[in-house]
Amino acid sequence: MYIVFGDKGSGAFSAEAALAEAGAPYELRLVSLEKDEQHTPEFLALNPTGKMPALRLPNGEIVTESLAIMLTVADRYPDAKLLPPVGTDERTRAYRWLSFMATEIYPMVEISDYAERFTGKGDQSGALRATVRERIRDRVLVVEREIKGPWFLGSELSLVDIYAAMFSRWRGSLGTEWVTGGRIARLDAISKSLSERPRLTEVWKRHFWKD
Ligand SMILES: N[C@@H](CCC(=O)N[C@@H](CS)C(=O)NCC(=O)O)C(=O)O
Repeated sequence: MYIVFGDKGSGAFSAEAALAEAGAPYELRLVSLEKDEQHTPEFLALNPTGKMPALRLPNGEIVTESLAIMLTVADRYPDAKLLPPVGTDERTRAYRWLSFMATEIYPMVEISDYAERFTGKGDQSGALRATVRERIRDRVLVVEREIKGPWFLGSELSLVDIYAAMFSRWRGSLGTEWVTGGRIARLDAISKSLSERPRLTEVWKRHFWKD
């Protein structure tokens, strides 16, 4: 049994969705962001950076970093084809865009969610949050424009769709008007398709019940 540690509506979605799509046995252990439970000694023992998601493998090994978690699931369930075959251009594109989202989008979410960590005393946090939201929107638009359709890479679903859909649903960092306003129509279509997949419907509802 795999165990995902994280909150609803957090990066735990990407871990859960990869496991669910692979048909892996897992359970979700809730860690509340609102209650700051990512900073409890119990969670810090799993991930000293205080970030979710964390995944416990059936053998007890802990994996953190959302991208590492998804790649681990893809490796362990090759029949689920969560990535295109090794050595293909599609695989290379998957690496490129997964890396882009993990390094160019996800770190900015912390700045948006916890701007005061970066501004310190004084009240620059509102201005910083507004600036970083624009950068996040710019980069989500870059992803939007790269979608081949119907899925990101073309005819087959991959981890790129799971990851991209997650960032496109986060009202806190992207803004409600972007999540619901039809400005990222191709990402919206991918989200809809994911939410309708039998293996993912419950996961989707748990994390994005408003959509
Ligand atoms: N690089 C990490 C980032 C994870 C991350 O920022 N998670 C957020 C929730 S979506 C978090 O745990 N935030 C709590 C905090 O920063 O205190 C990953 O890819 O897993």
